[in-house]
Amino acid sequence: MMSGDDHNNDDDGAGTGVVTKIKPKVKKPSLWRVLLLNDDYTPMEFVVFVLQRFFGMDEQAAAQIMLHVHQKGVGNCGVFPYEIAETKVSQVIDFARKNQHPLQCTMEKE
Ligand code: TYC
Repeated sequence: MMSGDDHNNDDDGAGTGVVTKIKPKVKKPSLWRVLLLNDDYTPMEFVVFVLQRFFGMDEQAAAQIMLHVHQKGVGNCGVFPYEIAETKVSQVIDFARKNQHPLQCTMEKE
């Protein structure tokens, strides 16, 4: 794949052209991993519900991730473009707060 715009330069054919490389305007969105953190108080069923509601998982997948987090301390809920990941983190933390659970969620660059 060609990167950079090789057509956009100053070469007028006179042999004195200064070649300028223009940066491509379009970048791939960087991907961010959303992580769920374990705690001692949030009920397991609540975590399973959160994974279904905000990450579109079926009950089986959600239970599997929840148990992984419960046992290992942290787990991957999915990888998303920055703004989607940020929204999911906020949604999880807000929903947990409203239900008075300390469940925490964070994100890291993939
Ligand atoms: N450790 C919690 C409990 O024993 C369950 C739990 C799982 C909490 C995953 C948070 O991200 C979490 N009730």
